[in-house]
Amino acid sequence: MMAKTPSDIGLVGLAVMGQNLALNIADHGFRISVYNRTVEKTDRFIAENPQTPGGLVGTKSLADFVASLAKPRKMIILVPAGKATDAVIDGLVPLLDPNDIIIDGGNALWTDTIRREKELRGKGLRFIGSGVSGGEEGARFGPSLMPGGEFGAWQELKPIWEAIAAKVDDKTGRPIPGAKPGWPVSGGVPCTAYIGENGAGHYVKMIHNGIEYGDMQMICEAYALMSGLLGLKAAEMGGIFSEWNQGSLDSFLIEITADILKQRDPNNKRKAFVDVVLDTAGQKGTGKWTSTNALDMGVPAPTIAEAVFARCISALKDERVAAAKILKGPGKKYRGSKQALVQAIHDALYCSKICSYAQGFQLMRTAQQEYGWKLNFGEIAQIFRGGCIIRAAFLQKITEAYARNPQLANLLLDPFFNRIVKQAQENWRKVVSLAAECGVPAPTFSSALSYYDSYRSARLPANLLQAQRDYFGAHTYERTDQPRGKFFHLDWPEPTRPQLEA
Ligand code: NBP
Repeated sequence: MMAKTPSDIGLVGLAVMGQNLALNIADHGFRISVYNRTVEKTDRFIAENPQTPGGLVGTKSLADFVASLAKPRKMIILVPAGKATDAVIDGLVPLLDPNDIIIDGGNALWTDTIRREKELRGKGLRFIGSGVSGGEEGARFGPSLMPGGEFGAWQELKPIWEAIAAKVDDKTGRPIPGAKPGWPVSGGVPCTAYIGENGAGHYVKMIHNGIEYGDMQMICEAYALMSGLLGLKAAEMGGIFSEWNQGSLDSFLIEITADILKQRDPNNKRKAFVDVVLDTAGQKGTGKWTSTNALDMGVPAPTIAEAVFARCISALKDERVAAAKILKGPGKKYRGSKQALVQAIHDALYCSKICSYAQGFQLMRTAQQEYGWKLNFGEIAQIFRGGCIIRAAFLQKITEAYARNPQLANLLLDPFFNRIVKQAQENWRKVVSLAAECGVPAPTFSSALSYYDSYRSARLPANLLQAQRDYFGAHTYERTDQPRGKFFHLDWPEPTRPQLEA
Protein backbone atom coordinates (compact mmCIF):
# COMPACT_ATOMS: atom_id res chain seq x y z
CA MET A 1 0.00 0.00 0.00
CA MET A 2 1.27 3.48 -0.90
CA ALA A 3 2.08 5.83 1.93
CA LYS A 4 -0.17 8.91 2.11
CA THR A 5 2.46 11.28 3.47
CA PRO A 6 5.38 11.68 1.07
CA SER A 7 8.71 10.64 2.53
CA ASP A 8 11.50 13.16 3.13
CA ILE A 9 14.06 10.85 1.59
CA GLY A 10 14.46 7.32 0.20
CA LEU A 11 17.11 4.62 0.38
CA VAL A 12 17.89 1.74 -1.99
CA GLY A 13 19.96 -1.20 -0.70
CA LEU A 14 19.02 -2.71 2.66
CA ALA A 15 22.23 -4.53 3.56
CA VAL A 16 24.24 -3.64 6.69
CA MET A 17 24.92 -0.02 5.80
CA GLY A 18 21.52 0.69 4.27
CA GLN A 19 19.50 -0.67 7.20
CA ASN A 20 21.56 1.19 9.78
CA LEU A 21 21.56 4.48 7.90
CA ALA A 22 17.81 4.23 7.32
CA LEU A 23 17.21 3.69 11.06
CA ASN A 24 19.51 6.61 11.91
CA ILE A 25 17.57 8.88 9.53
CA ALA A 26 14.19 7.71 10.87
CA ASP A 27 15.39 8.13 14.47
CA HIS A 28 16.07 11.79 13.69
CA GLY A 29 12.46 12.38 12.73
CA PHE A 30 12.70 12.06 8.95
CA ARG A 31 10.26 9.88 7.09
CA ILE A 32 12.19 7.49 4.88
CA SER A 33 11.10 5.11 2.11
CA VAL A 34 13.20 2.02 1.56
CA TYR A 35 13.59 -0.36 -1.36
CA ASN A 36 15.64 -3.50 -1.77
CA ARG A 37 16.03 -5.72 -4.86
CA THR A 38 15.10 -8.76 -2.77
CA VAL A 39 11.69 -7.76 -1.45
CA GLU A 40 11.68 -10.18 1.52
CA LYS A 41 14.55 -8.17 3.03
CA THR A 42 12.41 -5.03 2.92
CA ASP A 43 9.45 -6.83 4.50
CA ARG A 44 11.65 -8.22 7.27
CA PHE A 45 13.26 -4.85 7.93
CA ILE A 46 9.91 -3.07 8.19
CA ALA A 47 8.48 -5.82 10.42
CA GLU A 48 11.50 -5.69 12.75
CA ASN A 49 11.34 -1.90 13.11
CA PRO A 50 7.67 -0.99 13.53
CA GLN A 51 8.18 2.18 15.57
CA THR A 52 10.57 4.96 14.58
CA PRO A 53 10.14 8.69 15.20
CA GLY A 54 10.13 9.58 11.49
CA GLY A 55 8.62 6.45 10.08
CA LEU A 56 9.88 3.76 7.72
CA VAL A 57 7.98 3.13 4.50
CA GLY A 58 8.61 -0.18 2.77
CA THR A 59 8.20 -0.30 -1.02
CA LYS A 60 8.17 -3.33 -3.31
CA SER A 61 9.09 -1.77 -6.66
CA LEU A 62 11.30 1.11 -7.78
CA ALA A 63 8.21 2.80 -9.22
CA ASP A 64 6.41 2.66 -5.84
CA PHE A 65 9.59 3.80 -4.14
CA VAL A 66 9.95 6.86 -6.38
CA ALA A 67 6.23 7.67 -6.13
CA SER A 68 6.44 7.67 -2.32
CA LEU A 69 8.97 10.53 -2.15
CA ALA A 70 8.44 14.27 -1.69
CA LYS A 71 9.65 16.37 -4.64
CA PRO A 72 12.36 17.18 -5.50
CA ARG A 73 13.12 13.59 -4.59
CA LYS A 74 16.19 12.61 -2.58
CA MET A 75 17.31 8.99 -2.96
CA ILE A 76 20.31 7.37 -1.28
CA ILE A 77 21.90 4.34 -2.93
CA LEU A 78 23.83 1.91 -0.69
CA VAL A 79 24.85 -1.03 -2.87
CA PRO A 80 28.30 -2.27 -3.99
CA ALA A 81 30.34 0.28 -5.92
CA GLY A 82 30.60 -0.20 -9.68
CA LYS A 83 28.08 -2.11 -11.79
CA ALA A 84 25.43 -2.48 -9.06
CA THR A 85 25.40 1.30 -8.49
CA ASP A 86 25.04 1.92 -12.24
CA ALA A 87 22.24 -0.67 -12.41
CA VAL A 88 20.27 1.07 -9.64
CA ILE A 89 20.80 4.50 -11.25
CA ASP A 90 19.66 3.13 -14.62
CA GLY A 91 16.53 1.74 -12.96
CA LEU A 92 15.72 5.04 -11.25
CA VAL A 93 16.41 7.56 -14.02
CA PRO A 94 13.33 6.89 -16.22
CA LEU A 95 11.10 7.32 -13.15
CA LEU A 96 12.49 10.69 -12.05
CA ASP A 97 11.69 14.36 -12.66
CA PRO A 98 14.14 17.19 -13.33
CA ASN A 99 16.08 18.36 -10.25
CA ASP A 100 15.59 15.11 -8.34
CA ILE A 101 18.70 14.16 -6.35
CA ILE A 102 20.48 10.79 -6.32
CA ILE A 103 22.97 10.31 -3.48
CA ASP A 104 25.50 7.51 -3.81
CA GLY A 105 26.66 6.56 -0.30
CA GLY A 106 28.74 3.57 -1.44
CA ASN A 107 32.49 3.39 -1.68
CA ALA A 108 32.57 4.56 -5.30
CA LEU A 109 35.73 5.31 -7.20
CA TRP A 110 35.76 9.10 -7.46
CA THR A 111 36.23 9.03 -11.24
CA ASP A 112 32.99 7.01 -11.52
CA THR A 113 31.30 9.72 -9.45
CA ILE A 114 32.63 12.41 -11.80
CA ARG A 115 31.26 10.43 -14.75
CA ARG A 116 27.85 9.79 -13.13
CA GLU A 117 27.44 13.40 -12.03
CA LYS A 118 28.12 14.59 -15.58
CA GLU A 119 25.78 12.05 -17.19
CA LEU A 120 22.94 12.79 -14.76
CA ARG A 121 23.42 16.56 -15.06
CA GLY A 122 22.95 16.04 -18.81
CA LYS A 123 19.56 14.48 -18.00
CA GLY A 124 18.53 17.36 -15.71
CA LEU A 125 19.12 15.35 -12.53
CA ARG A 126 21.38 16.15 -9.59
CA PHE A 127 23.94 13.75 -8.13
CA ILE A 128 25.82 13.68 -4.83
CA GLY A 129 28.64 11.22 -4.18
CA SER A 130 28.94 11.01 -0.41
CA GLY A 131 31.60 9.12 1.47
CA VAL A 132 30.07 7.34 4.47
CA SER A 133 32.54 6.24 7.11
CA GLY A 134 32.23 4.46 10.41
CA GLY A 135 30.94 1.06 9.30
CA GLU A 136 27.77 -0.42 10.73
CA GLU A 137 27.97 1.33 14.11
CA GLY A 138 28.72 4.68 12.48
CA ALA A 139 25.83 4.39 10.02
CA ARG A 140 23.47 3.63 12.92
CA PHE A 141 24.61 6.13 15.54
CA GLY A 142 26.57 8.83 13.70
CA PRO A 143 28.82 8.42 10.67
CA SER A 144 31.32 10.81 9.20
CA LEU A 145 29.83 11.99 5.91
CA MET A 146 31.78 13.45 2.98
CA PRO A 147 29.40 14.77 0.32
CA GLY A 148 30.49 16.06 -3.08
CA GLY A 149 28.41 17.22 -6.02
CA GLU A 150 26.09 20.02 -7.03
CA PHE A 151 26.06 22.66 -4.26
CA GLY A 152 22.32 23.33 -4.46
CA ALA A 153 21.62 19.61 -4.06
CA TRP A 154 23.87 19.57 -0.98
CA GLN A 155 21.90 22.42 0.57
CA GLU A 156 18.75 20.33 0.27
CA LEU A 157 20.42 17.27 1.74
CA LYS A 158 22.26 19.21 4.46
CA PRO A 159 19.57 19.19 7.22
CA ILE A 160 19.38 15.37 7.07
CA TRP A 161 23.13 14.83 6.74
CA GLU A 162 23.90 17.20 9.63
CA ALA A 163 21.25 15.59 11.82
CA ILE A 164 22.51 12.02 11.37
CA ALA A 165 26.27 12.67 11.34
CA ALA A 166 28.49 12.13 14.38
CA LYS A 167 29.00 15.22 16.52
CA VAL A 168 32.21 16.47 18.11
CA ASP A 169 33.02 19.19 20.62
CA ASP A 170 34.44 22.04 18.56
CA LYS A 171 37.09 22.99 21.13
CA THR A 172 38.47 19.57 22.05
CA GLY A 173 37.56 17.73 18.84
CA ARG A 174 36.28 14.81 20.95
CA PRO A 175 33.08 12.95 20.01
CA ILE A 176 30.05 13.99 22.06
CA PRO A 177 28.50 10.91 23.66
CA GLY A 178 24.74 10.43 23.54
CA ALA A 179 22.29 8.23 25.39
CA LYS A 180 23.54 5.36 23.21
CA PRO A 181 27.07 5.50 21.85
CA GLY A 182 27.09 8.56 19.61
CA TRP A 183 23.30 9.14 19.60
CA PRO A 184 21.10 11.04 20.19
CA VAL A 185 23.31 14.08 20.62
CA SER A 186 22.47 17.71 21.20
CA GLY A 187 25.01 20.38 20.29
CA GLY A 188 28.45 19.89 18.87
CA VAL A 189 29.78 20.16 15.35
CA PRO A 190 28.43 17.64 12.85
CA CYS A 191 31.07 15.53 11.11
CA THR A 192 29.90 16.49 7.66
CA ALA A 193 30.39 19.45 5.34
CA TYR A 194 30.27 20.11 1.64
CA ILE A 195 33.56 18.83 0.24
CA GLY A 196 33.45 20.06 -3.35
CA GLU A 197 32.09 19.39 -6.81
CA ASN A 198 31.39 16.03 -8.49
CA GLY A 199 33.80 13.36 -7.17
CA ALA A 200 35.40 15.41 -4.34
CA GLY A 201 33.49 13.65 -1.54
CA HIS A 202 34.34 10.17 -2.75
CA TYR A 203 37.95 11.22 -3.33
CA VAL A 204 38.26 12.43 0.27
CA LYS A 205 36.62 9.21 1.50
CA MET A 206 39.20 7.22 -0.46
CA ILE A 207 42.02 9.22 1.16
CA HIS A 208 40.40 8.58 4.54
CA ASN A 209 40.57 4.87 3.79
CA GLY A 210 44.20 5.12 2.62
CA ILE A 211 45.07 6.86 5.89
CA GLU A 212 43.14 4.15 7.74
CA TYR A 213 45.29 1.47 6.05
CA GLY A 214 48.39 3.36 7.26
CA ASP A 215 47.10 3.78 10.83
CA MET A 216 46.20 0.10 11.13
CA GLN A 217 49.53 -1.15 9.79
CA MET A 218 51.51 1.24 12.03
CA ILE A 219 49.68 -0.05 15.10
CA CYS A 220 50.44 -3.60 13.96
CA GLU A 221 54.13 -2.72 13.69
CA ALA A 222 54.14 -1.25 17.22
CA TYR A 223 52.60 -4.54 18.40
CA ALA A 224 55.13 -6.62 16.40
CA LEU A 225 58.05 -4.63 17.84
CA MET A 226 56.86 -4.94 21.44
CA SER A 227 56.37 -8.63 20.88
CA GLY A 228 59.52 -9.25 18.79
CA LEU A 229 62.00 -7.06 20.68
CA LEU A 230 60.63 -7.26 24.22
CA GLY A 231 58.72 -10.54 24.17
CA LEU A 232 55.63 -8.86 25.69
CA LYS A 233 52.42 -10.87 25.89
CA ALA A 234 49.17 -9.66 24.30
CA ALA A 235 47.44 -8.68 27.56
CA GLU A 236 50.39 -6.57 28.70
CA MET A 237 50.49 -4.84 25.32
CA GLY A 238 46.76 -4.25 25.66
CA GLY A 239 47.51 -2.34 28.88
CA ILE A 240 50.16 -0.27 27.10
CA PHE A 241 47.75 0.63 24.28
CA SER A 242 45.16 1.63 26.91
CA GLU A 243 47.74 3.99 28.43
CA TRP A 244 48.62 5.37 25.01
CA ASN A 245 44.94 6.02 24.45
CA GLN A 246 45.02 8.52 27.31
CA GLY A 247 47.63 10.68 25.59
CA SER A 248 48.52 12.08 22.18
CA LEU A 249 47.65 8.83 20.38
CA ASP A 250 44.06 8.87 21.72
CA SER A 251 41.99 7.37 18.89
CA PHE A 252 39.37 4.79 18.01
CA LEU A 253 41.92 2.40 16.47
CA ILE A 254 44.24 2.52 19.52
CA GLU A 255 41.21 1.96 21.78
CA ILE A 256 40.00 -1.10 19.89
CA THR A 257 43.56 -2.45 19.65
CA ALA A 258 43.76 -2.35 23.47
CA ASP A 259 40.46 -4.25 23.69
CA ILE A 260 41.54 -6.82 21.07
CA LEU A 261 44.86 -7.50 22.80
CA LYS A 262 43.11 -8.05 26.16
CA GLN A 263 40.52 -10.41 24.63
CA ARG A 264 40.86 -14.13 25.49
CA ASP A 265 40.17 -16.85 22.93
CA PRO A 266 36.56 -18.03 23.55
CA ASN A 267 37.63 -21.60 22.66
CA ASN A 268 40.55 -21.64 25.07
CA LYS A 269 40.52 -19.02 27.81
CA ARG A 270 44.23 -19.52 28.54
CA LYS A 271 45.11 -18.12 25.13
CA ALA A 272 44.98 -14.56 23.88
CA PHE A 273 42.46 -14.22 21.06
CA VAL A 274 44.93 -12.36 18.83
CA ASP A 275 47.35 -15.29 19.04
CA VAL A 276 44.86 -17.64 17.38
CA VAL A 277 43.96 -15.31 14.51
CA LEU A 278 45.59 -16.22 11.19
CA ASP A 279 48.12 -13.61 10.06
CA THR A 280 46.79 -12.86 6.57
CA ALA A 281 44.95 -9.64 5.82
CA GLY A 282 42.53 -8.91 3.02
CA GLN A 283 41.67 -5.65 1.31
CA LYS A 284 38.71 -4.22 -0.55
CA GLY A 285 40.67 -1.82 -2.77
CA THR A 286 40.45 1.74 -1.42
CA GLY A 287 44.05 1.61 -0.08
CA LYS A 288 45.16 0.37 -3.46
CA TRP A 289 43.17 3.15 -5.20
CA THR A 290 44.89 5.74 -2.97
CA SER A 291 48.33 4.36 -3.79
CA THR A 292 47.61 4.06 -7.52
CA ASN A 293 46.34 7.62 -7.55
CA ALA A 294 49.51 8.76 -5.72
CA LEU A 295 51.61 7.13 -8.45
CA ASP A 296 49.41 8.59 -11.21
CA MET A 297 49.72 12.12 -9.84
CA GLY A 298 53.40 11.72 -8.86
CA VAL A 299 52.71 12.48 -5.18
CA PRO A 300 54.91 10.69 -2.65
CA ALA A 301 52.66 8.58 -0.41
CA PRO A 302 55.05 5.70 0.40
CA THR A 303 53.75 5.02 3.91
CA ILE A 304 50.18 4.46 2.72
CA ALA A 305 51.49 2.29 -0.16
CA GLU A 306 53.65 0.27 2.28
CA ALA A 307 50.55 -0.41 4.35
CA VAL A 308 48.87 -1.89 1.26
CA PHE A 309 51.98 -3.93 0.41
CA ALA A 310 52.13 -5.17 4.01
CA ARG A 311 48.68 -6.71 3.50
CA CYS A 312 49.84 -8.18 0.16
CA ILE A 313 52.87 -9.89 1.74
CA SER A 314 50.75 -11.07 4.65
CA ALA A 315 48.52 -12.86 2.13
CA LEU A 316 51.50 -14.97 0.95
CA LYS A 317 51.14 -17.18 4.00
CA ASP A 318 52.28 -20.49 2.50
CA GLU A 319 55.24 -18.88 0.75
CA ARG A 320 56.28 -17.13 3.96
CA VAL A 321 56.06 -20.31 5.99
CA ALA A 322 58.29 -22.06 3.43
CA ALA A 323 60.72 -19.12 3.20
CA ALA A 324 61.00 -18.92 7.00
CA LYS A 325 62.78 -22.29 6.93
CA ILE A 326 65.34 -21.10 4.33
CA LEU A 327 65.96 -17.38 4.79
CA LYS A 328 67.86 -16.49 7.94
CA GLY A 329 67.86 -13.09 9.71
CA PRO A 330 70.12 -11.62 12.41
CA GLY A 331 70.34 -13.40 15.73
CA LYS A 332 70.53 -10.09 17.59
CA LYS A 333 68.27 -9.49 20.61
CA TYR A 334 67.35 -6.19 22.29
CA ARG A 335 68.86 -6.00 25.78
CA GLY A 336 68.06 -2.45 26.88
CA SER A 337 65.36 -0.96 29.09
CA LYS A 338 61.80 -2.12 28.45
CA GLN A 339 60.27 1.17 29.55
CA ALA A 340 62.56 3.18 27.28
CA LEU A 341 61.80 1.01 24.28
CA VAL A 342 58.03 1.13 24.84
CA GLN A 343 58.29 4.94 24.91
CA ALA A 344 60.44 4.87 21.76
CA ILE A 345 57.88 2.71 19.95
CA HIS A 346 55.16 5.15 21.01
CA ASP A 347 57.18 8.03 19.55
CA ALA A 348 57.94 6.10 16.34
CA LEU A 349 54.24 5.44 15.92
CA TYR A 350 53.35 9.09 16.50
CA CYS A 351 55.98 10.41 14.05
CA SER A 352 55.08 7.81 11.38
CA LYS A 353 51.41 8.73 11.78
CA ILE A 354 52.20 12.41 11.22
CA CYS A 355 54.05 11.48 7.98
CA SER A 356 51.20 9.26 6.79
CA TYR A 357 48.63 12.04 7.33
CA ALA A 358 51.01 14.53 5.70
CA GLN A 359 51.01 12.25 2.63
CA GLY A 360 47.21 11.92 2.60
CA PHE A 361 46.74 15.69 2.82
CA GLN A 362 49.38 16.26 0.11
CA LEU A 363 47.42 13.92 -2.13
CA MET A 364 44.23 15.95 -1.57
CA ARG A 365 46.18 19.16 -2.24
CA THR A 366 47.35 17.89 -5.61
CA ALA A 367 43.97 16.36 -6.49
CA GLN A 368 42.21 19.69 -5.99
CA GLN A 369 44.43 21.20 -8.68
CA GLU A 370 43.99 18.17 -10.93
CA TYR A 371 40.17 18.18 -10.67
CA GLY A 372 39.49 21.87 -10.07
CA TRP A 373 38.11 21.45 -6.54
CA LYS A 374 38.48 23.91 -3.67
CA LEU A 375 39.07 21.72 -0.64
CA ASN A 376 39.04 23.04 2.92
CA PHE A 377 41.63 20.87 4.67
CA GLY A 378 40.85 22.10 8.19
CA GLU A 379 37.20 21.22 7.65
CA ILE A 380 38.11 17.81 6.23
CA ALA A 381 40.19 17.04 9.33
CA GLN A 382 37.19 18.21 11.38
CA ILE A 383 34.89 15.78 9.55
CA PHE A 384 37.35 12.97 10.31
CA ARG A 385 37.28 13.79 14.07
CA GLY A 386 34.15 11.80 14.82
CA GLY A 387 32.14 8.91 13.45
CA CYS A 388 34.84 7.43 11.25
CA ILE A 389 37.46 4.74 11.76
CA ILE A 390 40.42 7.18 11.87
CA ARG A 391 38.75 9.43 14.48
CA ALA A 392 41.41 10.70 16.83
CA ALA A 393 42.27 13.58 19.13
CA PHE A 394 45.22 14.17 16.79
CA LEU A 395 42.87 15.42 14.03
CA GLN A 396 42.07 18.49 16.13
CA LYS A 397 45.74 19.43 15.75
CA ILE A 398 45.41 19.13 11.96
CA THR A 399 42.31 21.38 11.98
CA GLU A 400 44.31 23.89 14.07
CA ALA A 401 47.31 23.63 11.72
CA TYR A 402 45.17 24.54 8.68
CA ALA A 403 43.46 27.33 10.67
CA ARG A 404 46.95 28.78 11.29
CA ASN A 405 47.85 28.44 7.62
CA PRO A 406 45.22 27.32 5.06
CA GLN A 407 47.97 27.16 2.39
CA LEU A 408 50.19 24.82 4.44
CA ALA A 409 52.30 22.82 1.93
CA ASN A 410 52.93 19.88 4.25
CA LEU A 411 51.76 19.06 7.78
CA LEU A 412 55.38 18.52 8.81
CA LEU A 413 55.98 22.25 8.29
CA ASP A 414 53.33 23.28 10.83
CA PRO A 415 55.01 24.44 14.07
CA PHE A 416 53.10 21.94 16.23
CA PHE A 417 53.94 18.87 14.13
CA ASN A 418 57.46 20.13 13.46
CA ARG A 419 58.04 20.37 17.22
CA ILE A 420 56.67 16.85 17.86
CA VAL A 421 58.90 15.27 15.23
CA LYS A 422 61.90 17.25 16.46
CA GLN A 423 61.38 15.99 20.01
CA ALA A 424 60.54 12.40 19.10
CA GLN A 425 62.75 11.63 16.12
CA GLU A 426 65.68 10.26 18.13
CA ASN A 427 63.38 7.55 19.47
CA TRP A 428 61.86 7.01 16.00
CA ARG A 429 65.33 6.47 14.50
CA LYS A 430 66.26 4.15 17.38
CA VAL A 431 63.20 1.98 16.75
CA VAL A 432 63.73 1.79 12.98
CA SER A 433 67.42 0.90 13.52
CA LEU A 434 66.55 -1.75 16.11
CA ALA A 435 63.90 -3.22 13.82
CA ALA A 436 66.50 -3.56 11.05
CA GLU A 437 69.21 -4.88 13.39
CA CYS A 438 66.94 -7.46 14.96
CA GLY A 439 65.08 -8.41 11.77
CA VAL A 440 61.56 -7.29 12.77
CA PRO A 441 59.71 -5.97 9.70
CA ALA A 442 58.53 -2.37 10.19
CA PRO A 443 57.72 -1.20 6.65
CA THR A 444 55.56 1.83 7.47
CA PHE A 445 57.77 3.07 10.34
CA SER A 446 60.86 2.91 8.14
CA SER A 447 59.21 4.27 4.99
CA ALA A 448 57.78 7.18 6.98
CA LEU A 449 61.27 7.95 8.30
CA SER A 450 62.70 7.84 4.76
CA TYR A 451 59.88 10.13 3.64
CA TYR A 452 60.75 12.56 6.44
CA ASP A 453 64.47 12.46 5.63
CA SER A 454 63.81 12.86 1.90
CA TYR A 455 61.38 15.72 2.40
CA ARG A 456 63.84 17.61 4.61
CA SER A 457 66.76 17.07 2.16
CA ALA A 458 67.62 20.15 0.15
CA ARG A 459 69.63 17.87 -2.14
CA LEU A 460 68.75 14.28 -3.04
CA PRO A 461 70.75 11.87 -5.21
CA ALA A 462 68.40 12.52 -8.14
CA ASN A 463 71.26 14.50 -9.71
CA LEU A 464 73.01 11.19 -10.38
CA LEU A 465 69.74 9.70 -11.58
CA GLN A 466 69.24 12.51 -14.09
CA ALA A 467 72.78 11.98 -15.35
CA GLN A 468 72.06 8.25 -15.77
CA ARG A 469 68.88 9.04 -17.75
CA ASP A 470 70.76 11.48 -19.94
CA TYR A 471 73.51 8.88 -20.52
CA PHE A 472 71.34 6.01 -21.67
CA GLY A 473 68.31 7.80 -23.07
CA ALA A 474 69.34 11.40 -23.85
CA HIS A 475 66.58 12.50 -21.44
CA THR A 476 68.51 15.75 -20.75
CA TYR A 477 69.27 17.34 -17.37
CA GLU A 478 69.04 20.71 -15.65
CA ARG A 479 72.12 22.40 -14.14
CA THR A 480 72.51 23.85 -10.66
CA ASP A 481 74.29 26.88 -12.13
CA GLN A 482 71.56 27.65 -14.70
CA PRO A 483 67.88 28.74 -14.33
CA ARG A 484 65.32 25.97 -13.77
CA GLY A 485 63.61 24.76 -16.94
CA LYS A 486 66.73 25.01 -19.12
CA PHE A 487 67.69 21.55 -20.32
CA PHE A 488 71.07 20.23 -21.40
CA HIS A 489 72.42 17.07 -22.92
CA LEU A 490 75.96 15.76 -22.66
CA ASP A 491 77.58 13.87 -25.53
CA TRP A 492 78.33 10.74 -23.59
CA PRO A 493 80.97 8.28 -24.80
CA GLU A 494 79.62 5.25 -26.66
CA PRO A 495 78.82 2.46 -24.16
CA THR A 496 81.75 0.10 -24.12
CA ARG A 497 79.88 -2.91 -22.77
CA PRO A 498 77.16 -4.37 -25.03
CA GLN A 499 74.65 -4.87 -22.17
CA LEU A 500 74.56 -1.11 -21.55
CA GLU A 501 72.74 -0.73 -24.85
CA ALA A 502 69.98 -3.13 -23.82
P1 NBP B 1 26.80 -4.51 0.05
O1 NBP B 1 27.88 -3.71 -0.59
O2 NBP B 1 27.08 -5.90 0.44
O3 NBP B 1 25.52 -4.51 -0.93
C1 NBP B 1 24.41 -5.31 -0.70
C2 NBP B 1 23.16 -4.58 -1.17
O4 NBP B 1 23.25 -4.28 -2.56
C3 NBP B 1 21.92 -5.45 -1.02
O5 NBP B 1 20.88 -4.59 -0.65
C4 NBP B 1 21.73 -6.00 -2.42
O6 NBP B 1 20.42 -6.36 -2.69
C5 NBP B 1 22.12 -4.80 -3.23
N1 NBP B 1 22.43 -5.06 -4.63
C6 NBP B 1 23.44 -5.78 -5.18
BR1 NBP B 1 24.63 -6.81 -4.25
N2 NBP B 1 23.46 -5.77 -6.52
C7 NBP B 1 22.39 -5.01 -6.84
C8 NBP B 1 21.85 -4.63 -8.08
N3 NBP B 1 22.42 -4.97 -9.24
N4 NBP B 1 20.71 -3.90 -8.08
C9 NBP B 1 20.12 -3.55 -6.93
N5 NBP B 1 20.61 -3.86 -5.69
C10 NBP B 1 21.74 -4.59 -5.66
O7 NBP B 1 26.19 -3.71 1.30
P2 NBP B 1 26.93 -2.92 2.47
O8 NBP B 1 28.03 -3.69 3.09
O9 NBP B 1 25.82 -2.43 3.32
O10 NBP B 1 27.61 -1.68 1.72
C11 NBP B 1 26.87 -0.76 0.92
C12 NBP B 1 27.83 0.27 0.34
O11 NBP B 1 28.41 0.99 1.41
C13 NBP B 1 28.97 -0.35 -0.47
O12 NBP B 1 29.29 0.49 -1.55
C14 NBP B 1 30.11 -0.35 0.53
O13 NBP B 1 31.38 -0.31 -0.09
C15 NBP B 1 29.83 0.94 1.31
N6 NBP B 1 30.37 0.97 2.66
C16 NBP B 1 30.32 -0.13 3.44
C17 NBP B 1 30.84 -0.07 4.74
C18 NBP B 1 30.75 -1.28 5.65
O14 NBP B 1 31.31 -1.19 6.76
N7 NBP B 1 30.09 -2.36 5.24
C19 NBP B 1 31.37 1.12 5.22
C20 NBP B 1 31.37 2.23 4.40
C21 NBP B 1 30.86 2.14 3.12
P3 NBP B 1 19.91 -7.87 -2.43
O15 NBP B 1 19.51 -7.92 -0.99
O16 NBP B 1 18.76 -8.03 -3.36
O17 NBP B 1 21.07 -8.79 -2.76
